Formats: sequence, C-alpha cells, structure tokens
Amino acid sequence: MRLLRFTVMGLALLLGAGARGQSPTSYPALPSETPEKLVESTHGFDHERRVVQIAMRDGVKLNTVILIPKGAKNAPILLTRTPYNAADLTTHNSSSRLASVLQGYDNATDVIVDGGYIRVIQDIRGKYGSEGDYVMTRPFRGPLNPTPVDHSTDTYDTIDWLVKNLPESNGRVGILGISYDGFLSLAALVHPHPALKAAVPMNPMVDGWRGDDWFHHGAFRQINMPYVYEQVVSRKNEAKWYSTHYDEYDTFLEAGSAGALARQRGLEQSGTWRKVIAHPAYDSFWSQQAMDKLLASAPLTVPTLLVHSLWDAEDIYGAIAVYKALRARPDSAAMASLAFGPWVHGGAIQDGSHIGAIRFRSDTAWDFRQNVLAPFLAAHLKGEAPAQPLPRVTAYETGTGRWQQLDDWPRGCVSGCTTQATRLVLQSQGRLNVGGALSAGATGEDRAFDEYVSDPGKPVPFRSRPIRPSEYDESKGFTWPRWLVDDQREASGRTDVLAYTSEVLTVPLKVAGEPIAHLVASTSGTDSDWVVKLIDVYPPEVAEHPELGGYQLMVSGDIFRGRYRESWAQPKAIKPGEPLAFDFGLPTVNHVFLPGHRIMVQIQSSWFPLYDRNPQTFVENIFDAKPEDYRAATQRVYRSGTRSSTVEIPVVH
Ligand code: PG9
Repeated sequence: MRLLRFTVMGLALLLGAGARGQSPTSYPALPSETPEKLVESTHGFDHERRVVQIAMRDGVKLNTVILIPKGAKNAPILLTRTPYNAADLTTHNSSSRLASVLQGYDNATDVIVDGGYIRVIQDIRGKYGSEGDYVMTRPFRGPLNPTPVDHSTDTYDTIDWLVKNLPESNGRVGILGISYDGFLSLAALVHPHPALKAAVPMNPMVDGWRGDDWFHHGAFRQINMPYVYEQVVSRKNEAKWYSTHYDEYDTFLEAGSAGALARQRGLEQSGTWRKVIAHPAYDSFWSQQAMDKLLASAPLTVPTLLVHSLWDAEDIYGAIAVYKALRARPDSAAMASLAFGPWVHGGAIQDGSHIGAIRFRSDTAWDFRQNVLAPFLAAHLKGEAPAQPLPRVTAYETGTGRWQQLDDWPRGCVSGCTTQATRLVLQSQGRLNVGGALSAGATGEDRAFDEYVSDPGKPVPFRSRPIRPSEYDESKGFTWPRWLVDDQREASGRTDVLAYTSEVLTVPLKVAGEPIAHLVASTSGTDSDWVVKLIDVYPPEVAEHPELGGYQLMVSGDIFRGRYRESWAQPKAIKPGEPLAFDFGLPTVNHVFLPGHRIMVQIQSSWFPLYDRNPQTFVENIFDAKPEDYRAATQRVYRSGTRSSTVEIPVVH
C-alpha cells in the first residue's frame, strides 16, 4: 500500500513538473520565454483600441471593439454591427495607423479616418466574441421571435452604453454596414435610440425570398449553401464547407437537388437550413421578416442614406425596395435618400473605377464617398452644413458614365423629361422591336412562338465554366462578385437560350427604373423557370477598349419560378403545353444604350448552379425532388397577337 502511494506521488510530481516552469526531476529547467501576461505596446499609435463586453437587457454580453483617434474630443461615433468578426474587421493590417487596421470589408476607411470618427464594430449575439444564440438575420420580436431581444433592442442597448461611456464622443451615433451589416443598420431604425442620428445601410439584405440572398422570385440560390454552413454551424466559422470538384457546376449537378447536397454535407444540422427548406414559398415566414414592410409600418425618424449597387450579385433588391417603401409613407419620406453606382456588392467602399472589363470614367466609389457619404455623415453627426444641399437621390448613369442628382427615384431627370413605358417586342428570327406595335399572328391565331428544350441534365451555366465558388478573394481567382458583368455571348449562342436583338441604335436610348418581363410561354412539363436578361450589345469593335468589341453586357436580369405564377404563397402546377402569362420585375437600371449599340433580350430556363434546377415536373417541395423528377421540357415563348412576349422598359425622353 505504502509503495503504491509513493509511486503515485512520484508520478504526479513528474507529470506536474514542466507544466508551469518547474523542471522535471529528470532534466534541468529551461524557463518558458513567453511572458505570463503580455502587455502590448501601442507606442506611436494614432488611435486607442478598447475591447469591451456590453451587456444587453437580457444579460447577454456583446463583444465590442472601439477605436478612438488619439486626442479625440467631441467626436461622433460610427457603429457597425456584424456577424463577420469584429476583431478581424479591426485588424486588417498589423499597424499603428487607424486607416491601415480598418482597410477592408465594411470600412469606408477614408471617410471614417479623415472624418475623425470613433469607430465601433460589434459582434452580434451568437457570433465570434459575443455571447448568446445565433439566429440568421434574427427576426424581430413577435411571432417569429418569442424572446425579448432582437437587433433593434441590441442596437439600442449598445448605443445607450456607448454614449454614456465614451467621454471622447459628442453623443451622436451613426450606423453603417454592408449586406448583412446593412440589414443590421436597417434594424437599428426600428424604435431607434435617440442618439442615433444617421444610418447608411449599404446593399442591405431586405427580403430573402423576393430578390436578395436566399431566393429570387422563388428560385433558390443554392450557391449560398457553403455560406449557410460556415456561418451557422459554429460560432467562429471554424467548420468549413469543402469542395469535391474544381467546378461548382459539377458539384451541384452530381448531388441532384439542393436538399440532397445539404444532406451529404451535414447542412441539416443548421437551424437556418431547416427553416429555409421548410419555407420554399413566400409565406409569413418571409413576408414578416421583409425589412421594407417592417420599416413601412412606422414613421422613419432617422436620416437614412440607402446605398445600392447596380451589379450587386447578392442583394440587388433590398436598398431600392426600402427606399420605395419609405418614400411611400408621407411621414417617412423626408428622411430617406438613395445613392447608387456602377458597383458590385459592397463596391461603394472599394475601387469603383472598373468591374472586370467594364471601365468607368472615374473611381465612382471614391466620388460617392467624398461627395455623398462624407457630407451626409458630417451633416447629421457633426452638424456641419454641407457645401451643397444633400440630394435626395444620387444616381450614376451607366453607358454615359455621369452622375445625376435627382429629386426621387425612378426619375429620368430633374425637369424637362418624361418617362414612357416602352415595349421591347420579341419577333421572328431573333429580332427585337423597340417600342413597336405587337405583331399580329400571320393567321390571326396567335400561333407564332420560338422553342427550345430545357434539359435539367445540362442546365445553362450562369457563367463560363469552370465555375469557382462564390467567394471574394480575387487573388485566388474568385471573381464571383463581378459575375453580373460577364460577357453573355456564350449564352446567346446556345440552343437552349433564346436571343432577340434590336437594330443598331442611331440615337441614345435611356432607361431609368425597373424593366418588367411579360412572357407568354408554355412548357411541356408541369413546372418551369424563366430567366430574362436585358443586355447592351456593344459595337463589333470598340477602338478604345478592344476587348469590349461585341460584348454583351447584362444591365438587368432575373429568374422567376413558374409555380408561383398565380400566387407567391401557394405554388401550383403548370398546365403542360398551355401558353400562360409570366410577369415579373427585373432589377433597377439607369442606363443609356448608346448609338452603335444594340439591345438584346435573352430567355432561358436555368441559371446553374447559382439557382437550383427546376425539375420541370411539379413536386411539392423542390428541395426534396428525386432524380426521376428532373425531366427535359420543350419550352415555347410566344410572340404574336394577344400572345406577344415583351419586356417593358421605362424609357426617358
Ligand atoms: N449577402 C450576404 C448575406 C446577407 C444576409 C444574409 C445572408 C448573407 C452578406 O454579404 O452579408
């Protein structure tokens, strides 16, 4: 017994030694060179960094990084709330300079640093350094959220703490952010804290079903599945989605339905995913969360500058929808302003001089930051009178490349112009008639159509293959953010894509607003997707930019899932072979088709793998479609008499 105790003690001594600087009895000490508690130097820093845990009303603490310019006094606060890691967003570079640490996503660095703002970035509940549960774009308190907290209360509690605990501040707070963080900026406007004096939601996620991240008109954006996985299944995004193919086209095609791929990858463990697949239609789950509807239900009391990107691959719907909703309320209208430019998602804080091959006359993002964003923030957060009155709408006109100040949107100009709904009429032999009459069917029986076979076994790729993941690192060859400006030439040559082209324009044609697709079409299946693209076809040669010769630049385009033809909430099978109307809006344009250019409309029935494939056989829930449900269908697009298919565009005269 004694021997046993002695042996155990000896073993414990041996194991314990070395753990904290003691040398094991068997070899001499070599003390650790790592300090027990590091005091980091901030010598020469132009700012102070404070990291605090701010308690919310339910006791949950949110990790908050506060960057205060040295010597700040009476400085306004610029807050961003994010699920994307506050620590990372405030340490882009290891530097003593505030401009350098902030340089990157979600930081309009020049405006923030030059403006002397106190920068605050906070992890939302459930993500990274914050406590609490994570719920994707957490719904507001009510039927979808029985708790006493949401992003409006969390923002309120945060602002309350900031104005009481930052003696360097002037007590005025602005909130800004892109995409998810743009949604969070909108959430701050619901029962706002009195110290909230300005909001800049950029490319906000607003309605997940109608036209932002999850669905467009009911077609599921499966390319986002890796995002859901990484964002939701762990607090710090440690679990990674993995690739099985270099080409995403192969990954999604091999898996079958989005539901099948989710099961393969363990995505069903995510509560977000389970909700998405349980709500494929536009039911109250989606409509109750739509931020434009929510914000329209009470007067807006905080000056808000909505920022929209004309080529936004993720949230092309939200900013414009919120602007329209706010303008529709007389007691909110005065508080809402809008700015948009020729940008990708988040492009307003990047280099705005070009997107891929498409170049602009200046760094349009810089123009916006200096001439719109900085004066807006200074006016509301510092009380500085702007050099010129702040415009209601600042719009970049693509094609001509000029900025416009407008009194509302959509508007062609401030005065002296009119906007007329004009039909682009699909005609025989791929012709597109601009503003022409609808052609009568030769026999008067409205029989004329063009047809193609849509084969789910060979869906139309949304961009040239190999299709790389929807990631942002261009240095790794990921060009997802700019796919909307990809040359559409490849598609127009396919037998499963219809292309209609106008004559060469002899005078400029300006479009301002939302095109509307009016298809009269049939399918031999019982369900079908329709994609309509409005394209600017460049002249065959462009002397100053040879690579743009014949370029087919999509200026607007969207998808519609046919089962929602009669009701977005109640999908219904389509009667095979019956010509039916499919009407849907396309994203906003402010574009001039120049002389020498032509207008093209393309129509197809898949956009893969950005959107999941429609099996073309009606099934209750497409997430559960079986391999045998996917069937080729003959699609007909009608183009005469009462069965004319058109795209209606708002033309400015
Ligand atoms: N578009 C991204 C997103 C927003 C909201 C929900 C899900 C995804 C984003 O860029 O944040």
